[in-house]
Amino acid sequence: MKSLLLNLPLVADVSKIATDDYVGFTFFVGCMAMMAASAFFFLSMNSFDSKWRTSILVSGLITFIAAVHYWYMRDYWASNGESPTFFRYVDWVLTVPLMCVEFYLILKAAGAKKSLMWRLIALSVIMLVTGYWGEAVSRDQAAFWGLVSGVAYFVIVYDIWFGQAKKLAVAAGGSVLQAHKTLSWFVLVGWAIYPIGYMAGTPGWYEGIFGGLAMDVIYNIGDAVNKIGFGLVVYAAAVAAKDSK
Ligand SMILES: *C/C=C(C)/C=C/C=C(C)/C=C/C1=C(C)CCCC1(C)C
Repeated sequence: MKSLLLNLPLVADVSKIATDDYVGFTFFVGCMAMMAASAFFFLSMNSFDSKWRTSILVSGLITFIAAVHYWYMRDYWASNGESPTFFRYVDWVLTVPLMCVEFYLILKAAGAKKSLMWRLIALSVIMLVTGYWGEAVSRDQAAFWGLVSGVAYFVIVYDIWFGQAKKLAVAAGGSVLQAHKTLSWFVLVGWAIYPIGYMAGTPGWYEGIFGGLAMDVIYNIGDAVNKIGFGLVVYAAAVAAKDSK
């Protein structure tokens, strides 16, 4: 329908999603879930004291940044039927460092130094830039770049599980230690979803093993689990800290 005066569509075209388009569906649902989670974190943050408020604000920023990217990715997929690799990695390169900030904020009271935060951020950027290189630029060398990215990932896992971050968490004890433990499991198990997506999406490589399960579906599940789950762990820690007062 056109408006008479402006000759513009009155209603913006809504992209179609076919019933068997699992990628399109998970982009759509992912977008909604990220929006809802952001509203939840932003609206609840003021009921906590300042030590936890920033952490919950960061949880909300992570899901909000993802919601905006999912909005674009959903549209990109619906219009082009292609993986929105660029938006995907821009999203990750903003949100994953914020998750590293989250680790730092939780451990700050236990004496965490900024250098710990910057180290984790640098490692996460190396992990993502090399992953992008293998996925978008140097497709023929996807296995090599995936490996480099995987090494950076393992260093992050090591730091969080056994390095300085772990020592600080043990020293802090209580709800901080509990939150650190759960977040460490997210990094070990939840983040491991992504290399699986990467392998499933690399032609002629492990593609077959995953039975044609689309890379984007795997990434979308990973994002929902990790971004919303991570935020809820921080939220639960803040609630536990309040209750124990
Ligand atoms: C919210 C987004 C998150 C938590 C994204 C995390 C992404 C990763 C942990 C990606 C890791 C990768 C590897 C370990 C190897 C293959 C390339 C990547 C980038 C998919």
